[in-house]
Amino acid sequence: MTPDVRDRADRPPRAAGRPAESCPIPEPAWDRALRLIGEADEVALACHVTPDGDALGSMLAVAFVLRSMGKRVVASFGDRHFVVPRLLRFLPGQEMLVPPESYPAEPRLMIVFDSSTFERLGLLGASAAMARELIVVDHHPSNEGFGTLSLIDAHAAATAMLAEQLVYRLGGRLDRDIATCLYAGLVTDTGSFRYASTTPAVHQMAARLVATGLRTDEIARELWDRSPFGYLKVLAGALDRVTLEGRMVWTYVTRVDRAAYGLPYAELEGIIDIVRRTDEAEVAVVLKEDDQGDWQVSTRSKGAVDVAAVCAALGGGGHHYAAGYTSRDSVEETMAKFRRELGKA
Ligand SMILES: [Mn+2]
Repeated sequence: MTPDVRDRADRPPRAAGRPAESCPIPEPAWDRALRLIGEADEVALACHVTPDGDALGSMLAVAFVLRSMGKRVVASFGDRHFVVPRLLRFLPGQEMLVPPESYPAEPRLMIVFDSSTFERLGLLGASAAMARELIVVDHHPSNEGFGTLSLIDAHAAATAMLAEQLVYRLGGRLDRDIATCLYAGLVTDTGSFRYASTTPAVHQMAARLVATGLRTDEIARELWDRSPFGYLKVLAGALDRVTLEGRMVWTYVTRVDRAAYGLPYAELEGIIDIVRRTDEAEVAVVLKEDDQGDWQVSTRSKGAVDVAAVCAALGGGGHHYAAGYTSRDSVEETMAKFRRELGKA
C-alpha cells in the first residue's frame, strides 16, 4: 500500500465532513472567523441588495447553522422596499429575515455575503461601517476586502461554496434546508452548471447537496421555469426593440412597460439570458428601469470582453462574464457612455 492510498483511506467520507478541495483562504482567517463567531451571542448577517440565489442562499444557510449553535441571528438585506424576490420565496429560513429598520445599527459581529462593496449592502452599509467586527464572505474578484476579516476566494464559482465551508467549519451538517439554500446559490451563479465557472469542485459540491434529498426539479422550476403572464408581454416589448450593433446586442425595459402589467422590477432578471443568446453578439446589455427611475444595467460577455472592467469604469462591478451598474442618465446617454467604455475594453 502506498502512503498516498493509506492517506486517502484514513480520510472521513467526503459527504460527512469538510470537502477535500484545497481552499485558497488562509487557515488563520478561518480560525479567526470561528473564534469571532464562537465568542458572539448575536450575529448579524447581510447580503447584497435585490438578492439573488447566491446572496440569499449563502446567508440563510449560515443562519441555520448559527441558530442551531444557539446564537441570536438577524439576517437582512438593505433594500428600501424590503421584499424577497418572488423567485427565491421557496428558500427555507425566511423567518430569520428582518427588515433593515429592525437591523442593529452597531452590530458587534456582522457577516456579509456576496457583496463586493459597502454600497452593495444598500441601507445596511451603515451598520457594516459601524460593526465592531465585519466578516466579508465573497467571491467577486473586485472585492478588496472592506471588513475586518476577509473570507474571499475570487476563484470560487459562488459565495455558496465558501458558505458551505463555513457551515462545516462551524460544526454544522448539511440537512435538506441548508442544502437547498446552498444549491440555490450554486446553480444561480453557475447558470445551472453551464458557465465557465463550473469546475469539478462545483459538481462535487452539488453531489453533496443533492445527496441530502433536495428536489432539484422543484428548485429549477422555482428559479427559472415560471413567470406571471405579464412577463411574456413585457418580454415581447423588450424583444421588439432589441438592437444588434456590431458585436453588441441590447434592449431596454421601462417602468411604464412594467406598470401596464403590474410586473415588479425583480421579474426582469431573466431577460438578459434571452438577449445574450444572440449568435452575432459578443456582449449583451439590458437596461431595466427600476421603481425609482434609475437604470439598472445588466451586461453579459461570451468571454472575449471583460464586462466587469467595463462596468467598473461606469461605477459598477461583477465578473468577467456578467456584470452591472446603475445609470441615472437617459437610455441614449447610458448607451453612449457604455459604447465608449466598451471601445476601450
Ligand atoms: Mn455570487
